[in-house]
Amino acid sequence: MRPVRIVHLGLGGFFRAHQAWYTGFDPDWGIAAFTGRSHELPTLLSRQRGRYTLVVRGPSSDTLEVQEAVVAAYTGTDLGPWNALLEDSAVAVVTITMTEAAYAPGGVVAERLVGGLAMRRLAGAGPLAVVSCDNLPGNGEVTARVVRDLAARLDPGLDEWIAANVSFVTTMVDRITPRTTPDDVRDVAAAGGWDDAVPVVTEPFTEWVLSGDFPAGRPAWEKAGARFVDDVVPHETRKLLLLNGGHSLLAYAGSARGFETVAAAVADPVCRTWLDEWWDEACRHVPLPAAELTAYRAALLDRFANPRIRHTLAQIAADGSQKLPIRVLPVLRGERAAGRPAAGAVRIVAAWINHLRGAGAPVNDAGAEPFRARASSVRDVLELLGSDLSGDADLVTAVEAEVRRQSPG
Ligand code: CS2
Repeated sequence: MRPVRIVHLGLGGFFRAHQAWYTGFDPDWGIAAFTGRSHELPTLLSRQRGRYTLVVRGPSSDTLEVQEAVVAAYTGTDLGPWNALLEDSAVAVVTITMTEAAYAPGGVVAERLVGGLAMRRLAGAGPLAVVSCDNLPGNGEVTARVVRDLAARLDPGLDEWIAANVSFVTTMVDRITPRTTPDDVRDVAAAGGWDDAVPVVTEPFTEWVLSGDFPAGRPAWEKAGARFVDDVVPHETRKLLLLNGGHSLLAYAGSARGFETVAAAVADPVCRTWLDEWWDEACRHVPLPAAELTAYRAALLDRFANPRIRHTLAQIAADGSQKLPIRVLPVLRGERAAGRPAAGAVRIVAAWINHLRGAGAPVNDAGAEPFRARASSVRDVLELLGSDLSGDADLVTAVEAEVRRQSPG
């Protein structure tokens, strides 16, 4: 069995299709993975000794790969094993996929890491790298900030130790991984010949770009195609604005037009035109050569259109209050600062406001309440997103007009 040298927080489908898959290429590295809270997945995965099937679903066929990098699975609230692993000097890397909302000051990412790092310091277990794999710009810097702020409040000595011993790596992660359905479980059992209770279905495309130090070593993730660069920013901007921003457009505007999946929405000529308009606008804010962006857009269209990947708009619509500020507002602000109307970004914000008012996919967002309570006023919603936005009278008028244009009936 692989030795545990990575501890992961956020055991779910995406982690198992992405970081665990990359780690699979280096047999010297095993992962102990913790969920946020759920008991079910660790129980089922432990019964299979961490093994599960990764279904790589292309446009015309599937490849089934049994994954072996995860060697232990725990519930996130199980602090005993969490602390014991962080006290172990063999553990060199902590990876995280907890979604955007978990990085709030004092949130679960800060709390778990500060707790675990305090134990590691006391145990004298030495330095390590923390690798955030969530869709946040500068995710390494964000993690460092929330961890160090909390540590400094609790124990300035711990904060100093973290500054000297913990490297916060910034990454761009990408692999479209819809939630596994009961049909997927049945199909895998039929095709794979063993009763895998927790398979993961993902697309063939995958990308991982990282920047930062690994003071206690790392797996040879480059064997699977990961890239180590000096500056992640152009890559993360490309991915967050074009892929994730495009997703959010389809999730709100596409579900309001009656579509259920990304593939169905992108086949609709209206949604497709809106997507192109968003991409034209967003590309002005991605610091990469035009040819690279054109190629990325073409590849994205193929990925979105993959009819065998059932990626629901409802899944993507979740947590809009956390996602829009990252995926859409930078373009909105950049366009307005340049004196342009920002029609593509306005369309997404308007579609989200209609979603808050009940159109399309259901609202599933712990942070939505203040927005929902004031959703009847476009100006109020913009005010909550930023007073620079509600103070822009032309923008308020444009969003109001677009909300009306997209409203059903
Ligand atoms: C999606 C992402 O649910 C969402 O918000 O936009 O999960 C997306 O599928 C991944 O970032 C793709 O790498």
